Amino acid sequence: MATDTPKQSADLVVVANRLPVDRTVNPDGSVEWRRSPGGLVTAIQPVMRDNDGAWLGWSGGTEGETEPFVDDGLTLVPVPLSEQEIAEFYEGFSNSTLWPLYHDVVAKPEFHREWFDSYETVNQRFAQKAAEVAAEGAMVWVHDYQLQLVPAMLRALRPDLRIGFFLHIPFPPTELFQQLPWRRRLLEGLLGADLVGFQRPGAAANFVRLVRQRVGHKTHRDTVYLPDGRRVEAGAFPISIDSHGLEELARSESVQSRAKEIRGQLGNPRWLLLGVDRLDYTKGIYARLRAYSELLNDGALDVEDAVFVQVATPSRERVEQYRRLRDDIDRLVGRINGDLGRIGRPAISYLHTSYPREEMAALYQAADVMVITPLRDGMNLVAKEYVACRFQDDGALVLSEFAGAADELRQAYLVNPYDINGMKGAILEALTASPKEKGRRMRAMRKSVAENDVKAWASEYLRVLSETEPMHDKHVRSSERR
Ligand code: ADQ
Repeated sequence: MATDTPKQSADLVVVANRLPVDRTVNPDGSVEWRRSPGGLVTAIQPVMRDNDGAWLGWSGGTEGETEPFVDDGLTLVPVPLSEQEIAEFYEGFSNSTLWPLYHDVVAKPEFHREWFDSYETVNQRFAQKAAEVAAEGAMVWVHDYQLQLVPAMLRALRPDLRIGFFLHIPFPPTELFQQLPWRRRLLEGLLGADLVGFQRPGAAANFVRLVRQRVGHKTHRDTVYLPDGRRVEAGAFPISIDSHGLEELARSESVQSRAKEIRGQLGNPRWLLLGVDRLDYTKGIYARLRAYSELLNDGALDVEDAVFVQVATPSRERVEQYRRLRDDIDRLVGRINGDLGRIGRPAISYLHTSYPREEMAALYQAADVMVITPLRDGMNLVAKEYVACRFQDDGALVLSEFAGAADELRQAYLVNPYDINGMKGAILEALTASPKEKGRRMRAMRKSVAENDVKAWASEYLRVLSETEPMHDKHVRSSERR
């Protein structure tokens, strides 16, 4: 039975920028933690339960030091951030330096020394907290670009731990990474891990090449040999979704009838196209909607029988580039609908709403074609979610070659998101393909998504991590450390 007492020392520690809960303060002043269901927690929860797990992360607020607590059987350890750290570590270095740089400089990265200082301070705080909660010889799994210095900082504090790191976003080609004034610090930070995981094999190769060129360590294939005899493994572990859970939801009576209702509310169009993204400049929303509007303008499609539903959840709204993007897309949608829509027949049905899983499944069920065209994306879970929901082996996926998901979903209609004519052609091809052709493609993609679900991802990563060579001084006892 789960206890309500937070674990004092955990055998598996997940360290991520955010906790899997949001802190909300009720009108009466009481504090409540609401689960924000993400794929990561779904994947890791069973292993966390089996392994005395703890999850460390920021709550999303500025409430200062908060004691660890238990939520739904998970020990959660909040790491505080100040208002200034949110601006410099999170919105600054993480989201205005690393995010654009790691996504092919789709937007211009900003370099500010004080942002990096804040990044270092916050990473040290995460490492310190992790060192406090991890049991002797525990496994610590550090996640994503906000925490790349944590592995080395943690190893310095706790050489007995087995440390894994997983990057959810792309790792850039060497030419771009070299721009970073702190490039060597970040590489050395990651080298504190025993296993550095990426979404795609090319990212692991970029990392190993950079380590050889910039830090001067010996490497062979995906292994880095450190001067102290330690080895660091790099590898690709493409993340996935709870495919079975989602398919079950999609099959449910309520989702089926909601999907019909959605189509009805849209005037029962012959064709429903769907885009679902965080409102982010990496997702290629602007060019996609332009391509669609040109299809209407050219007469290839007509608003009487086609509608594009674009769900775009606003994110990082305090960052200037995100505010500008939102304005640009708002304006574009307004113009397209103004020019091409008719009464009761908008060309684009544009929504900023965040939906529960059931509604997402109904949207995926309702859509004839899902259009996902990021300029660069680590994986893109929406692509896999759409496929998982198409249990009748129908529907079609138009997918950017530059999404990690394109490695596995080869039977999608793959497009270069910079090529507007190419996207127009692929959308038309996907819409008009025969049911037999659609079925052939969807069956193959569904097989891949069903076989490689998020549980398989987490257990494969943890298996490889647990098989990495133990540190030569792994047997340092905690008594000697103190
Ligand atoms: P993201 O950039 O956030 O993730 P993505 O992988 O598509 O992108 O995940 C988005 C998730 O949010 C999906 O599960 C989707 O269902 C959900 N979502 C989107 N809009 C929603 C809405 N309006 N309402 C409710 N849910 C919504 C980062 C990387 C990706 C990588 C993931 C996981 O950028 O490349 O795939 O992490 O590693």
